Amino acid sequence: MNDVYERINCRACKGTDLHKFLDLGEMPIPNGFRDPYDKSPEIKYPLAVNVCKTCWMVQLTHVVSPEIMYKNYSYIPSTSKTMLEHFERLARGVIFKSKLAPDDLVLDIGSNDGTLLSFFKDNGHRVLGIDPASNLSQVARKKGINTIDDLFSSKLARELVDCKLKPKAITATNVFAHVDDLNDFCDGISALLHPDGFFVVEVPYLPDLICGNEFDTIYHEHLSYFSLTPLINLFRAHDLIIVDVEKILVHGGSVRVFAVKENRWYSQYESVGKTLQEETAFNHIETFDAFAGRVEAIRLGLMSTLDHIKAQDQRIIGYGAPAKGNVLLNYCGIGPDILDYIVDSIPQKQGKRTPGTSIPIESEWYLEVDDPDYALLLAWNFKEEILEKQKEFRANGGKFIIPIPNVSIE
Ligand code: DWN
Repeated sequence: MNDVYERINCRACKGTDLHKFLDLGEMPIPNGFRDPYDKSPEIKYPLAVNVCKTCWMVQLTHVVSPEIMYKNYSYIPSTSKTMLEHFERLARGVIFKSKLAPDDLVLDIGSNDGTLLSFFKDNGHRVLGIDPASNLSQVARKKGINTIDDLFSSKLARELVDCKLKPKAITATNVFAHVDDLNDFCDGISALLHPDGFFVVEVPYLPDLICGNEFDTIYHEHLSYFSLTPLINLFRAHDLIIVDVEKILVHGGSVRVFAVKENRWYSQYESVGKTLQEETAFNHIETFDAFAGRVEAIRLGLMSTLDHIKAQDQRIIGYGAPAKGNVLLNYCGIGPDILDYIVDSIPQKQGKRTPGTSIPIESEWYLEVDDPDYALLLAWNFKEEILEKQKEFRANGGKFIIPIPNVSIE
């Protein structure tokens, strides 16, 4: 596969009536953190989104090769208390809903460092992970979580079926939006899932992204942006029926979707019909064009706020080095001239520089010995956790600049 290619049809319904509503320009990949001495050229790729006027799926105009993005991955959700609690609740919900028996198999696609699967393992179930990031699957295997270093595909699914593996629950949290060939992925799920099993997908929820002005959640890893409307039809094309949908708060607003095999009798929860009904008011081109206008207003408002602070000779740092933060920094043109450095809790990111803007990333401990005036909260999706953690910084007069959903200072 080339490093990048342009999609000319919808990856869900294959429709070609696509409307581009936001173009964030050319950017490096969002987790492309670099060593300070790395002087190699930084490759940038187009970052823009289309909405399919046939099925209302939103998707990037260009697809960057997964080999470039995932071979050595730095997203580790287990470093966040919020995400650990979230995964434990998810595991309990799946165990209850699927009526998992002690020896049932649970498969997690995009299993990362095995955090989610460890909750199932501790509850006595067999577990198996799939993740292409070998740096993370090594961590999972040290926890006793068997992990296949690969991308999920219908080919891999059939190899697992040949090994007599039929998971009673298959989970895919923050990975479904990263998949280019969704039809092949769903074909694999349908072939692999136990006849009485549940397929559970968690993805950022498009209406929350649009209504919450969360433009920085649009990046090269997220190929698709889902509402329930396109998902229902995509799943049905592969004999998967969505029977329940839950709205959840993580990552700026997500949905948790439960699907079963078509031939398994299961009553559909009213959540499905209610959500589809809500989306009929959302699915209009004007919704997406108005969002693009708000994104530009946020850029102008944020730069005005930062410029005003700098004009007062006050110091600003960044807080959190999430993938989304690199979209915001590159789109707004925020570099080391504005942010002295960024603090982040993930050791793999500390000592690196941000892609495209080359801002140094340091440990959160820097705030024990330094006293900047402001912190731009790039990890705004963890605002409660971080403001609580940094109550002393705030008590000493430090202020957080919150960029999303609108620029505010706390
Ligand atoms: O889909 C994806 C989303 C869900 O997560 C992945 N493709 C990539 C990833 O995006 P992200 O990097 O924006 O994830 P996070 O978890 O929102 O990033 C938060 C960042 O903030 C991490 O680098 C850790 C950091 N952090 C911190 O420094 N102190 C987080 C917390 C809670 C803290 O207290």
